[in-house]
Order: sequence, then structure tokens, then C-alpha cells
Amino acid sequence: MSENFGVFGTAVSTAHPSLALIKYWGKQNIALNLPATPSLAVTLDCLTTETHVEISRPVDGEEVSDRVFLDGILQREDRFAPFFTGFRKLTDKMKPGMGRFVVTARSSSDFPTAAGLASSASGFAALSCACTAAVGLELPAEELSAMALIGSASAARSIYGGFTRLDAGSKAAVSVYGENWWPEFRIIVLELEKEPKNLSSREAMERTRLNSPYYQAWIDDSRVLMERSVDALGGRNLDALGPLIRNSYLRMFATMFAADPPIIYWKPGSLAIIQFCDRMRSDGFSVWETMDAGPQVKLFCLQNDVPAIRNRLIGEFNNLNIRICRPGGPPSVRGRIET
Ligand code: 2P0
Repeated sequence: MSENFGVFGTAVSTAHPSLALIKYWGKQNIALNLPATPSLAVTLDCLTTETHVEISRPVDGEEVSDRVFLDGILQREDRFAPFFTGFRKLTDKMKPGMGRFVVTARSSSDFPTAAGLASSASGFAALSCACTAAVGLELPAEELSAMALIGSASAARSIYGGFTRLDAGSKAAVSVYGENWWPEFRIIVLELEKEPKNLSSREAMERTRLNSPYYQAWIDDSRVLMERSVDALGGRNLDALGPLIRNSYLRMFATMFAADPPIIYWKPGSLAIIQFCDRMRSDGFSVWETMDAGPQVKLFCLQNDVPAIRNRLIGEFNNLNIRICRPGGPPSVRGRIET
């Protein structure tokens, strides 16, 4: 790798993960990374990924490749190649004189990566914002969302603050309500383990699609859950929304459990939290859990119930990292063109 690159531009972006209330699981089109199910999500203010991007011009004839470092570790090129191909296509169209360039990105998060806390959502959202800013492009949110989706479908949702939806087969997410829509809405993120998962969501989704006998039922049902959830969210009605949230994650896992070989992201601690929530509801609290592709559990509740839920969690569980989140804002970005 040459040291003679001229720096064209740099940018830094921060973005938050997008936590699904109604889950995306399965792809309608693998090449374009289009989701098979609709998803409804909230952006989390309490978890952040920061990504620095440098765009350089290689010297003539030099063979170069884009590089992404996560917490200082160089990532596999093939995971990022479709994203960078999409970014180059866009740059060629919007900045025809730009010529050849290479991207170096350095990213880190204040929460564990690849452990079921949606680090790919915040990661590709921040990467999309930083890459476009570093070449001097200002894109509407929907185009940024389409770019982020090439990297990771959930990242399409992280381009917006507040509540977002990504429809089945859609190339971009849209905003449903901004981050101030439901001021009392809280998300309690419970981190049970830090280790990365041993099966990526991408592989797990594909296995589910190919050999879970419940896959089609999952797809059909998620459309129904989605429309009901949008209505409940519109009415800021957690008692109506909660059971739909629960149906979505449990039906997603039921479909995974039925794959061959089965996919099981749960740990004993995950089930203990699920049962804890059930007891809390019996005691009159509106608290609803969800899980993603990892052992962590996240709870949805209202602000007034947070102290009681937190105290009970601390009383019943050891070694639980508890974060209280609100609906977060869209990514921030700052860019500078050098030449
Ligand atoms: C979601 N998850 O809706 C669902 C629920 C995990 C469970 O989106 O293949 O990293 O990069 O598009 O977005 C995790 O999958 O998958 C995910 P790709 P992604 O949040």
C-alpha cells in the first residue's frame, strides 16, 4: 500500500442502532439486500457508533482497496464490497469528475459489536453519512437510507431518528414519527454477554429462509403485525403495542428454532429476563421484552415505570449491564473537502 495518496476529503459521523419492534428476518432479494418482511423500529439514543472516513486518490496505476477497521481490526473486504460498489455508482453519477478514489474507514461503538445490539445498523448508517460527506455529497435521507440498506437492511432505518419503517421489498426506510413523538417511551437495554455471536444474522436468515417450514407463515404474519403496530404506535398505546412486539420476536425465533439445524441465540439469562417480564406484567406493569440475533434482551416501557423495573432487575440479577434509552435522533455528520 502506497503512502503517497492525496487526501481528497474526510468526515466523521455518529449514528445510533435501530431496534425493531416488528422484526425484519429474511431476504426477498439477496443481491439487492431487500427485506422479505416489513419492520418497524426505534432509534436508540443511548448506544452510538462513530465512524471516521478518509477518501484518498491513489497514484496512477496503483492497485488499491477500500479498508474498514472496526475497533482497529481490519474487516473482511467482501462484507463491505457491495456497499462500496453502490457508493462508487452514486459518486460517478453525482460527481462525474471525481475519478478514482479509495476509502479508509475507522469505526468504533460504545457497545459490543455483532452481539445482537444492532451494531451493523448504526455502523452502516454512520459509514453512509461519512462517505457521502467526505466526497462533498449532500443527499436526502431516503437516498442515504437506500445506500445504507446495501450494507445492512436495518441500517436503512438508522438514517432516521425516532420511529421508522422498512417495508418488505423496499429499497429504503421511511420515517414514521420523529424522536419526540412519544416522550415517555423508554427502552431498557440489558446486556447479558459481550461475546460476538457465532452465526451472523445474514447466515441465520438465509438458513431460516431455505429450510424452516414456518418461513412463509412468518412472512405472512409479519404484514398483519406491522399494520396493527403502526396503529398502536400512532395512538401511543403501549398496552396495544406490547403484545404485538412480543408476537413479532417470538414468532421470528419460532421460525429460527424450526430451521435445520436449528438457530438458537438464546442463553439461560435471556429466558430468565423473559420470565421476569411476565412476572412484572402480572404485577401490573406494562413492560414488553424483545430480542434480536443475540442473547441480549431489551424492554419497552414508559418513563414512570423505569425506577421500579430497574430496582427489581438489580434485585434479581447479577452482572446485568442496564442502559435506559429514549428514542434517539438521526446520525450527525461533519465533513471536510481538502482539495
Ligand atoms: C431487525 N435484525 O429488524 C432484525 C431483527 C435482527 C433481528 O436486522 O443481512 O444486520 O445486514 O441486512 O440488518 C439484523 O440483521 O442484516 C436485523 P443484513 P442485519 O433489526
